[in-house]
Amino acid sequence: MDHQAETNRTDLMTITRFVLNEQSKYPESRGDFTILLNNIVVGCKFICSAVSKAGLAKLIGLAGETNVQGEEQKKLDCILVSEEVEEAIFVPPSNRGKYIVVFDPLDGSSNIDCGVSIGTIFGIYMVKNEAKVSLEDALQPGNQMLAAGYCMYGSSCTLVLSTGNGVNGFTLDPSLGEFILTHPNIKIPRKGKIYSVNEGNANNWDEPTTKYVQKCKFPQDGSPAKSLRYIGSMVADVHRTLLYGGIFMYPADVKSPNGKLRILYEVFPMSYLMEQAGGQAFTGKQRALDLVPRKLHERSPIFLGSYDDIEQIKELYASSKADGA
Ligand code: FDP
Repeated sequence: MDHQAETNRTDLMTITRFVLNEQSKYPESRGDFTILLNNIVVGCKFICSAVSKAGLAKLIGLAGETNVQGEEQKKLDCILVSEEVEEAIFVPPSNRGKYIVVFDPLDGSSNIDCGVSIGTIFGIYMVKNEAKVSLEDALQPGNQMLAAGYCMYGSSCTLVLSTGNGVNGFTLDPSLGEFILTHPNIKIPRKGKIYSVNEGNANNWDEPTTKYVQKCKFPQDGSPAKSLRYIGSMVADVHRTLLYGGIFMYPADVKSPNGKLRILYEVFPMSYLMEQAGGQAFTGKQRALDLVPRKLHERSPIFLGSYDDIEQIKELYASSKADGA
């Protein structure tokens, strides 16, 4: 198909059309959720454009500041807020809607300088009581999420979204400026051949994690050893896990008993997507989405991916608990 013919196609499922189709399943809907999602999509397009121009615009490099987590911020990181600000941002009452958005505008930002894929992660909740909005509304368990997604800025710009009805992936067509449905109804393989973890921390891992990785490398059941893939950019590592299967983990270790990844805008949205795609997400103690966060920037260990692979790590934690380890 030549380029003109391609841009003339009317059967393309754009993300706008997709979200409107979803909305039409709820006749009582007033369209607020659709507008919110559309605004998030526009934000992702904006970041995508900024990320792709980073080198040209001499934006690459440290901004010279640290964010609220004590991490160095890259220049691109300063554009949006949330993961980067200590307090929740309350919209003025006159403009207030009924949704809460938790997001990490630019995750994996230590990878900007070398051109590795980075991404935006987001989750959406509904306020409990519109007349009395408080910080508590932002600290709901992940199982209350209405939608979650991420946008990956890589060789192409890919947006993966779930509104609680499965997982769909869209790719930005730069000539149309629109995200097109390219990965309908994503299902994670039941079992994977890849494990993904920062093995530099192995010395500090707990026993179940150590045993699990040992099993990945030296399986005793006749299955082939798993491959290790770790980019160190959560969106890219989770995207690969979702499409190819396997396990992504950022476990607790002696130095970081709560792991590294933030519950609200990293652990919850990715866990929600994994479950919606048929996988699982586990903290080492419980289903990740059942966590009840106590603070905005709280962290949790996380194991997420293919159903069977997560079953294995759950079994190892259960037997270590039974042994009193
Ligand atoms: P980054 O510090 O580059 O922003 O939570 C942030 C994160 O990246 C994740 O995207 C990534 O999975 C993880 O940290 C990588 O951490 P390690 O460098 O400790 O492996």
